Amino acid sequence: MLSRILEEELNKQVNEELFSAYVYFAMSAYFDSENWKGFAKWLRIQALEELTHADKFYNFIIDRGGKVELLPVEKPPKDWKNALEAFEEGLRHEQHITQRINHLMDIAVKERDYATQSMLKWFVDEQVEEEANFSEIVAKLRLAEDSPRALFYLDHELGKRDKS
Ligand code: OFO
Repeated sequence: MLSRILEEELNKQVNEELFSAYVYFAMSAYFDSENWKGFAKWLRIQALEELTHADKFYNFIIDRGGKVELLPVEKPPKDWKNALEAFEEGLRHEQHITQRINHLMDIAVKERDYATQSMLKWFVDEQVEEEANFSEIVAKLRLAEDSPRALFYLDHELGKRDKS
């Protein structure tokens, strides 16, 4: 059985993951409208991956006898100056999610809720990958600066992503 505080915080995390999906869908739509199809595809896949994260928390709450309460999802931004600005925002967002996961883990440890700690371990590892993915793209975009040739190449490379 989940404690009241963990039930509340895990429900908040379902919302955070849905918002992550919203942010990446919004970025994907922005890139589609600018004809950067590769960036758009990468972010669309990322958005779908975020839905699976929300689903993991959702299922866990139910499996532990808690009640899922869906909260309103905030409206995401819709425009960015360029690819670098969008991916920098993505990186900041992932750093925020890492802090959220650490916060959840702190509570689970304090409450000696081992099942929640075990479930969160997957997210601790996942966040290392999430931050690394965005950091790598941000670093490449900084190198590309305003070179259209480099940006076309990067767009083409990211367009090869076919799974989360
Ligand atoms: Fe991007 O890892 Fe979930 O939110």
